[in-house]
Parts: sequence; C-alpha cells; structure tokens
Amino acid sequence: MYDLNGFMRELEKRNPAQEEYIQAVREVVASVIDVVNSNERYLRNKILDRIVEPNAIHEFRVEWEDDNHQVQVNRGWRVQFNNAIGPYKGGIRFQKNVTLGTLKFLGFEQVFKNSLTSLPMGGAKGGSDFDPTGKSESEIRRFCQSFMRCMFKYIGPEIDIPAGDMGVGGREVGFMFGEWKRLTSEHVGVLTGKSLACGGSLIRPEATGFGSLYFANEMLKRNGDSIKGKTVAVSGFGNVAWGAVLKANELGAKVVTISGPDGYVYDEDGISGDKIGYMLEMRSSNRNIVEPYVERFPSARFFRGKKPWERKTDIAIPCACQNELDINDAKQLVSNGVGYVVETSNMGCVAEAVDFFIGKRIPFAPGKAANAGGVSVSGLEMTQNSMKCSWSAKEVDDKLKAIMENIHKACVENGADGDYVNYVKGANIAGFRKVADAMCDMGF
Ligand code: 2IT
Repeated sequence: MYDLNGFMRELEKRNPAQEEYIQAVREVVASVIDVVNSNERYLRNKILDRIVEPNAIHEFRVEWEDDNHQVQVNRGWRVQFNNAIGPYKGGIRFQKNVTLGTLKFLGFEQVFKNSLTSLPMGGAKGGSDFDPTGKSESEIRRFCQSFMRCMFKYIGPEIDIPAGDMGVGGREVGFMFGEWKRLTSEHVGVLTGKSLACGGSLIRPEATGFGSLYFANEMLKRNGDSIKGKTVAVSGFGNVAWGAVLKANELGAKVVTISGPDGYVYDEDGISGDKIGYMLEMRSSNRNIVEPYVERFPSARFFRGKKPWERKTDIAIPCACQNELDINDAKQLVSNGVGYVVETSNMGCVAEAVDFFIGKRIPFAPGKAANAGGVSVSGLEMTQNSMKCSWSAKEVDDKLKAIMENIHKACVENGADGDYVNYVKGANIAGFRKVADAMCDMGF
C-alpha cells in the first residue's frame, strides 16, 4: 500500500531542488492513490515508483556564436519521461530560468495530458536556459541549429517527436527541422508545429487556445451556462493566449485582459478584431513586454507589475507560465465572484490556489486537460505526415473539438462529486489509468 506523505518524503529526498517536479507529482499521486491502493495489479507492479521516474534524461552543452563572434554556452535537455502508450512527445522550452526540474515537471504532466488526448503519444519535454529575449534572428537560428545537433541522435518520427513551447514557435521549429534534414537527409515528421510549407498542420498555431475554449464551453454547458456575453481575464500574450482570445471572441465572450512579465493590459472595450492580430506583432518583436498595446490602443490601460486576477470577470484563463496564479490571486478572484477558472498554462496555479478553488466548488480545469488541444493537433500533424496528406482547417478543427469534448467527458466520469466536478481528480485518474495499464501489460 502506498502512503502519500511517505511516498512524497522519499521523492523529495531523491530529487533535491526540483520543487516544480515535486509539486506536479504530488497533485497526481494525491488524485490516484486510492485507485492504486485498491488495485492489486498496480501494487504488484510498483506502478507509482515507476511512473514518477523518467525513462531517460539527455543533458547537453549547447555552444553557439553570437553576433559579436563571441562563444556562448547554454545547457540543453531532453527528458524522455514515458513511452508506454506511444513515442515520446512534447515541446521544447527556451527560457532563461529553465532547469532540469522545470523540464521534469513538464515532461511528467505531458505523460498524462497526452494519454487524455486518446492519441498514441508518450510524454517528454526538452529545453534550454537560452533566453531568446532581444536576440537577433541569426542568433536564434544558430542556437536552434546547435541545439538540434545535440539532440538529433535521441529523437525520430517513431521515437520522440519534439514541438514548440515557450520561446519556441514556428520559426524556431523550422530552424531545428532544417538542421535535422541536413544531418539525416530525411524529410519526415520528426517535429510538429512546423510551418505549412515544411509539412505542418493547419490549426496547430491556434490549437492550444482553441482547445482550452472548447473545454471551457463544455464546463459551462454542464452547468446550464453559456460563454456568450461572459467577460474573460486572460494572462500572457503569446501563442496560447492569442488562440484563446480568438476563440473566446468567436464564442461571443469579451476578453478584457492580457499580460506580460511587465504587467497587464485592461481593455474595457474588449480585445477583438485588429487588437488580436497585434498580439502576434508584440510577440514577434522579441521584447517580451505587453505595454506597447496601450501605445497602439490608447483607450486601454496598463498596470505595471500587476496581474489580471485583480479584475472582476466571469472566467479566468491563465495562459502564461507555471505558478503564475497564487493563493492571494485565487482569493481575489473568488471574492470578485469568478465563475470558472480554466488553467491553460502548464501548472499555472500554485497547489494552494487549486485547493482553494476546489474547496469553494468553483469549476477548475487543470492545464493537463484544458491545454491538451496543442499536443492533440501535434498528434494530428504526425498522422498527416505519416499518411503524406494534409487535412483542411475544418477537418482538423472538428477533430480537435471532438478530442476536447472527449477529455471533458473523461474528467466528468472520473471526477464527478454530486453536482460538482473535481476536474483535477478526473483528469489525473483518466490520464493515469491508460499509462499504468500499458506499463503493467508490457512487463518490465
Ligand atoms: O505543453 C504542451 O502540451 C506543448 N508545449 C505542446 C507539445 C506538443 O508536442 O505539441
């Protein structure tokens, strides 16, 4: 029998200074421990001990030359967490504060997220402490090429298929894909999130944000409610936030905030039309600040150093980074009467905030369910690459919507508690079961 606190104490001892990884594991183990303890096969297979341990971690020195012809050195990793249900799959994050602990947390989350999509994908994550802010395109290209030279021997279209994450978009994926081709001479689907010209999929850029709103729509529908006419607070202003704002508008909601590391923008008139396109311009400027929005659209206001959660809105959609929403933010949202929280960043809320929302019976979608649309369309990109075909935007979008509805259903089936749905528990149990069963079926 497993004991949550005993198990976690041991894990903390073995993984010093990896708080984010410990946080992610604790949430999953707390959700599934009763399922495991009542399943003789899981116990006999020591399933928890095995599932929290990455299959392999590759760490490399990434050397590149900056525009001043100086040698630069960064650290890179590919964490291949679990391939029980399919080849390793997960994004690459370039951000200055990335550590191995960050990538272990993201890889661990990816295992259960990918399982929820119902597509055959294992979980992985990669990245580097390289900071793209302010870098020239040539520097970014040289870095991406060097990163791929370090990583290419560990990946492949049937082994491990990386994609983008924070700091890695279509441009960076293109540079890495180009280097893979030069090294191997193969044009295959070894990366997803490629440009259309390189064999990417329609709707991949929109997929995470669209998926999150499809999931939100299901949550509201279950409560006899509708997104139409709701006000929405979004954080972040990158690819994920952009897709979420786009789809929220399509569904008739009004998005009043976006944010960056510098603060947040409050736009009472709603972020719609050209303003959504301007998010992409801010992103591609590589400055990582959101303040230029109010220079361009002066009726909006900028709040330096503040977070959008101080605003009164119906739905909160964190789309920036892990632990961006703390317990004080959660209390403020609840006292302002927030109806739904749809975590779209990976582990966007601290554990105490999640417990607070659940304690107040606010419908709370965890990132691994709400943001699974991105990797789902990556899975669909892999299918198209294998079939040597390309689907229309509608075909992909319809499939994405069906996948998100399915994930919502799985969360309800495993997390319903009377009228309330504990989506955290539901997502963790549903995602865990398939991976655990595959691991037991295959022996060790
Ligand atoms: O967090 C994520 O799910 C992603 N960054 C997307 C991963 C992918 O393989 O598309």
